[in-house]
Amino acid sequence: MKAAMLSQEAKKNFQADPSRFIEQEIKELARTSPLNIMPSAEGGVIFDEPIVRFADGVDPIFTEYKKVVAPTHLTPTEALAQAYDKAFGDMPARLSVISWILPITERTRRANRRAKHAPSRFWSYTRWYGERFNDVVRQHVADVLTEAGYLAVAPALQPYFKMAANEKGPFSNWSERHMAYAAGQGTFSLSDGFISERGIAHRCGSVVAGLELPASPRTAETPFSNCLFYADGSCQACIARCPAGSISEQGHDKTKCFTYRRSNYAYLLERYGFTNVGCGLCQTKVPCEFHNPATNKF
Ligand code: B12
Ligand code: SF4
Ligand code: SF4
Repeated sequence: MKAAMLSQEAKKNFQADPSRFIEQEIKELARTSPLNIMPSAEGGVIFDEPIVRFADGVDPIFTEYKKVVAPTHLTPTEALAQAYDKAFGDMPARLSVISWILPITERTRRANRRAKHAPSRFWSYTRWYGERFNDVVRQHVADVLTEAGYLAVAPALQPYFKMAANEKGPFSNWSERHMAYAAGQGTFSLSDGFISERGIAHRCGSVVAGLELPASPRTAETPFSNCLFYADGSCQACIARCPAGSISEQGHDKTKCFTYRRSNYAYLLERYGFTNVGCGLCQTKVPCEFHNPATNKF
């Protein structure tokens, strides 16, 4: 893996307080990386300050994900072992997952609130260029940890990262939101989006590290507590917001969502110059857009 070039002083700071060091590295990258800037004509940052939290890498919840997501979903130990081509038993006994939320800026959210059928330009850029920045964060965190002397991997960047589909629709073998849930970043919702303390309009990422970091508390009562529909039966704003009719009281139809997004490709290619630029209408102009509505009602 590529070196992150840690100075002697940085290495000392890492050893003194690894979790603080990692959090600061991620925040600093978001503040300074040119890849967290919208393409030149537009200007402005893509993401606000990240929220960084940690999960115990051998938390039993990761085994539960084999039922909740799919049997192919990797545990952190499996993800690390496969990356280093080692046996499961050769992995460190203590592992951590570093999870970050990249909140989408107000300007981008405002632009998407006006959208009715297809994503706004800023939202699309966030999907396209923002995910490139997310990959930079993934690689940087893995590099820093490797250079500090620990095994580390960003599973979403590995050749073994795979997408598949079952009767419920598309899924992967490393779900970033399930990592975020394990790290106490928030909960899932009626629309399927993950509601963090900065709301549902965000992107997220994670790295597995072969060292013990203090696990962040998971305070939500259920995996759906932050969503008003599950909290008290109210809201359902995302149902009306979805132009594809993908969301109902029964939840999110991923296949409908996926098909609708595809149907916009020609329009998006002509307008923005690329196709896979998301949608996210259900993540804007809704009460959970930029905060946790279950604790912050106004
Ligand atoms: C496949 C995929 C899709 C598919 C399927 C989405 C899905 N819900 O799984 C499609 C193409 C439809 C899609 C669409 C979008 N996506 Co997408 N997608 C992914 C991808 C690559 C994998 C997701 C995955 O593996 N899901 C696994 C399935 C099983 O998860 P799930 O069904 O949501 O989980 C449910 C169960 O676990 C259930 N549950 C039941 N019992 C229990 C018990 C426990 C203990 C727990 C924890 C959960 C649980 O709760 C969950 C919610 O219902 C991730 C990137 C990644 N590697 O994670 C991005 C990702 C999920 N997408 C993202 C985004 C932003 C979008 C879009 C907004 C498009 C855009 N960029 O504009 C839309 C939003 C659609 C929606 N309403 O959620 C973000 C999510 C941000 C957020 N706030 O949630 C991600 C994480 C990308 C990223 N790096 O940030 N996406
Ligand atoms: S819009 Fe309302 S019902 Fe839909 S996910 Fe957000 S809080 Fe839940
Ligand atoms: S559920 Fe899918 S199609 Fe519907 S608004 Fe959300 S991202 Fe768009």
